[in-house]
Amino acid sequence: MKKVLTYGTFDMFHIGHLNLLKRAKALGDYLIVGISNDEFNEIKGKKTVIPFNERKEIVSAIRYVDMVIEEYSWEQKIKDIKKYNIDVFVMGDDWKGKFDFLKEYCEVIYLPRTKDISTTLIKNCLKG
Ligand code: C2G
Repeated sequence: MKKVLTYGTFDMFHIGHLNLLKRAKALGDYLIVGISNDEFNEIKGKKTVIPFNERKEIVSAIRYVDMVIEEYSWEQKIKDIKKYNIDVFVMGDDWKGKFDFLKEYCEVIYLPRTKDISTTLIKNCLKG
């Protein structure tokens, strides 16, 4: 079984997130998604609208997702890759190059971001 791993905040879940998860799953048979908890988003400097438990529940309901784990630090990726026997690590290409150090442990793939959609864009639209 080919196992795929990705991480994200997935705040205000949108088509860009869905496209990423759909393509990530297509790279293997089993997709694990690490959801950034609220404390880690503070560290990332990301202000979220939707709390961790709801973001976790939403992503868990996506048909492409087989398991959801908590993301609490930058350092947990290698441990997670070993713990879950990951074959492929996937991120959107806004992270291109940032996780190449994981190539020692598994395949690393950066997928093109979906254009014209982001949580920031949605927030700005809501502000009017
Ligand atoms: N994404 C995308 N297209 C968009 C928006 C997001 O492909 N229009 C992808 C991102 O590249 C990322 C995933 O969807 O791979 C989740 O995006 P975010 O929730 O913004 O994740 P981020 O805050 O970048 O967290 O340790 C890694 C971090 O936790 C990544």
